[in-house]
Order: sequence, then C-alpha cells, then structure tokens
Amino acid sequence: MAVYDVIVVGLGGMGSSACWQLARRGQRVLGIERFDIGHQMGSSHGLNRIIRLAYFEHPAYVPLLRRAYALWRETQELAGEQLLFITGSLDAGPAGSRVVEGSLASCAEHGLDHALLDAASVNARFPGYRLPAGHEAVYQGDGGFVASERAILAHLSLAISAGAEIHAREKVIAVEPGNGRVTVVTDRGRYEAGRVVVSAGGWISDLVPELAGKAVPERQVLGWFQPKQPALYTPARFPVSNLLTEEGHFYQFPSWGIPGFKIGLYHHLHEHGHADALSREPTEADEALLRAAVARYFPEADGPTLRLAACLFTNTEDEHFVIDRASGAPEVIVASPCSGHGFKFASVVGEILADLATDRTPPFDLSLFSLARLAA
Ligand code: PYC
Repeated sequence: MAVYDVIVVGLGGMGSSACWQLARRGQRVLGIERFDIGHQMGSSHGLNRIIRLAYFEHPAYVPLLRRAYALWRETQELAGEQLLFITGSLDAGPAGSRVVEGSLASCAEHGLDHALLDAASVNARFPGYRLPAGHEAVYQGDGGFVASERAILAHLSLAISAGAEIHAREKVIAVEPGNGRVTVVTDRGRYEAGRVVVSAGGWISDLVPELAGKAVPERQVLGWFQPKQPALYTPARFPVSNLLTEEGHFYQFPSWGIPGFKIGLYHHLHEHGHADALSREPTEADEALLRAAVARYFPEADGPTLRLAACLFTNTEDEHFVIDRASGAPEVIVASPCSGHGFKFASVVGEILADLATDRTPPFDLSLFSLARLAA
C-alpha cells in the first residue's frame, strides 16, 4: 500500500489549496478527486466567486479574510496569473436589514474603511444598479472576486511542482482511521497516511458520518445576461454585491470572462438532496427567477441570456463553516461545508488545514467552525 504524510480528499477550492500548502512544507501529499481536475459538478465553477472584507455573516471572519487576501496575492504571483480582482463590494438591502447591519458591525469591529450609501447614492455612483428607495448599501473598497476555476488549477500546479501526487477520476469510498493513522479506500486502490483532510464539498457526509444530516447539499443556479449598456457592468464600474430584496438574497458580479453581467440567488429554490441526485441542468424556471431580479434591480443588464449554470452549496444549519478534527479521530481533518460563502477563504483555509495536518495550532479562533456546535 502506498504511504503518504497527508491525503487530501476532494480537490475543489479548499482541497487544492491544502495540497499546495502541505506540499510547500515538504509533506508527502496525495490529492484525490472523484471528477476531473477543474470540474463542473461542485461549488467552484462558473469562473469566479466574490471576495469581500466587510463580512455581514460574522465579524469573526475578518481576520481570516485579511490572511486570505495576502495568500491570494502570493499565489497569483507564484502562479504568474491574476487570480484576485478588486472592484469594491456593496452589501445592500432594506435599511436595518441583516446584510447592511452585519456588514456595518464587521467594519466597526475591525476598523474597515467603508461608506454607508442610500439607494439614490448607489444608483448615481454605480449606474448599473437600481436599488429601490428605502434600501441602503455598505460600500467597501477591498471587495472584488477570485477567479475560482483558475485558482484551483493554480493551487494544483504549484502543489505538483512542489512534489504532490494528484489523482483525478478516482472515487473515495471510505476513510478508515485506526491506530493513529488513516487508510483511504478508493475505487482504484488503498492508501495509508498519517493524516487525511476531507474537503469533499457536497459529498462530505458520505465520508464523515457525524456530518450526516448536518452538511446538506443544495442546488443553486447562476446566470449571465448580456447588458444593454455593457460599459456599466465592467469591473471598473460595477462593484460585486450581496443584495437582500423582498424576492430573496441575490449576489452579483461585473462582466468578466463571459461577456455578461452575472447574478445568482442564495437558496435558489430550496432544493436539497444528495449531491449525486441534484440536477446540474438549469431550467426555464431557474432562468425566469433570475431574470425577474435583473429586470427590477439591474435593468441595464436585462439583455439576452448568455449562460446558465447549476452548482452546489453545502449548508450547515447556522451557515458557518466546519473546520475541525473529526470527533474521536483527530487524524481526520474536516473542512468544506461552507454554506455557499467559502471559496474566497480557500487560500487561508488551505493554510489552516496544513497547520492542523502537521499538528500546528492555526493562528485563528476557529470555535465558530467547530463540529461540536453542530452536535449541540
Ligand atoms: O460570499 O458573497 C458571497 C457569496 C455570494 C454568493 C455566494 N456567496
């Protein structure tokens, strides 16, 4: 049986980053992915993901974000291609709503430069937006997006250059801890390691039984629409955003890669199920839902549909991450149910996972992400 220091199961954002961070430390690393490298079945495709320093979900994420930005900058330097794009970010919604108030709280707690804008000011400053009266937005200049598909390939290229072994199209069937080591059983073989990192996204509860029913895959749909006025939706003029409305919580990007404005809806149609069972085929109903929001809040982007894509969130009940050692099996390190807002952290989570897998204490308070809080 082949033997490694660390095996990483699942090579999306977190797993690819963990492979790189472990390999650069000289660890013997095996990374295993059930699909192709850079596939379209998980939570990272669709070209890019939002990154933002103001964090309405909880101020405790801000220290991780500061490190995430530094690592994205380092990774893009080493990879020789741009991964981080700064556009500014808006956290918008009715005055007093969770997105606005949570964002303000994170700015206050961490001294982040920001501006609170009313709807008229947002619409004048960023004319791709049409926020209704009574809405407000927190503008924060460090927001932007990470080129998620590129980033995974960059992590894995760096990992391979540093000596990691990467296997695609190999399905992990079981993770078996015992005697302080771990055996990983796949449809192609058996491998042994001192530690395993399980970052299997929507499939994580198949491999980590204590997450059964607690890391729930959900189908999401993204759409790209051809702007009527493309100049209003360039990265220079259109900040990424989270927008809470009476129809739901939408998120937006400027045109990049695909020549269209990009929009998605958190908890799209509340479709939950096993990751293998959820459809990745977008429907007319999916498109209609997104288009209604484009017409109302981004009318200058309301042109022909360019692309639709379905991907997965893997949700915990409180929508915070899981980054922890498995209960009763400290050699199994668990990460990735990120409830749809995790990719931006992949750079720093990879470093944290490398710390945990090499028995170092990560320099962050991770109590928000404990497995124990889900059990409670
Ligand atoms: O983190 O801004 C975000 C985000 C939007 C949609 C999913 N995550």
